[in-house]
Amino acid sequence: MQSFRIIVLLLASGLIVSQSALAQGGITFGGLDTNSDGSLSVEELSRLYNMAVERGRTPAPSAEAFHASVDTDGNGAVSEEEFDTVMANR
Ligand SMILES: [Ca+2]
Ligand SMILES: [Ca+2]
Repeated sequence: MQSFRIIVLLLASGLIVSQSALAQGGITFGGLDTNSDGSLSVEELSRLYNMAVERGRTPAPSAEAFHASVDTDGNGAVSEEEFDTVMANR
């Protein structure tokens, strides 16, 4: 969580230019977890996927494939830890 906050600060300050738009768009774990169940479904994560595609980046062939690539333990839900990891590695 702490590392994620630092990343968000870096994003917000524009130090990571390619990711600044994500923070400006409110793309955080809590912002994407619209039903507040503590994990991201394919539908919730698709907001981030669609934004990436709109900006000319295609992180995966589909939102489903993107979700699967972030869901590193394969339990069908993206946890905050898994989300932190992908954001840190972008
Ligand atoms: Ca959720
Ligand atoms: Ca998972």
